[in-house]
Amino acid sequence: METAIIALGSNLGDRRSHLQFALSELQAISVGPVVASSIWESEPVGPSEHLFYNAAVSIQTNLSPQELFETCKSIEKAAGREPARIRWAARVLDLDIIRYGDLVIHTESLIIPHREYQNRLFVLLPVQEICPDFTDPVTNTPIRDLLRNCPDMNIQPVSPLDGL
Ligand code: PH2
Ligand code: MG
Ligand code: MG
Repeated sequence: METAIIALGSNLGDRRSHLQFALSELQAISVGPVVASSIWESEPVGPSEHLFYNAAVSIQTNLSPQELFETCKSIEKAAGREPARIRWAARVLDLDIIRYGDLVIHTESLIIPHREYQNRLFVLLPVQEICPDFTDPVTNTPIRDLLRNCPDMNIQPVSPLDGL
């Protein structure tokens, strides 16, 4: 069994319901305790125009990293996510695996830890809430130092995240 941390994002439609749906689905596949961060609202990084709701959830899983990745894709699809024609198009739900145990994976379909997560406050702040002892598995940098080095952005906590 491994602990996996998944970053949640939504900037289209009923953002709160999409995150609640994702949490419920992740609770259903987890084989142990699930911890959810608050919902944070953040300005979009990249070309999208709509503000995001972001959160992070940790689960306990017996799925392989590839199986977990495919499960995340099917949860995105079940939430109504359309295949994107444009990179970083607004999306109803985005689930990114930030961490899978201490594994470091670089395959064509899967990169863990998620690339760029260190530069994204909308990932680091929710992750810090659910995992204050988080360290980067490659450099062992503690999350407080990752936060110190991360570019600033507009982001604030909105409310707790509860499942549906
Ligand atoms: N996701 C992106 C691109 N930009 N910006 C914010 N604030 N939150 C996101 O989740 C996000 C983004 C690509 O997945
Ligand atoms: Mg993403
Ligand atoms: Mg993604």
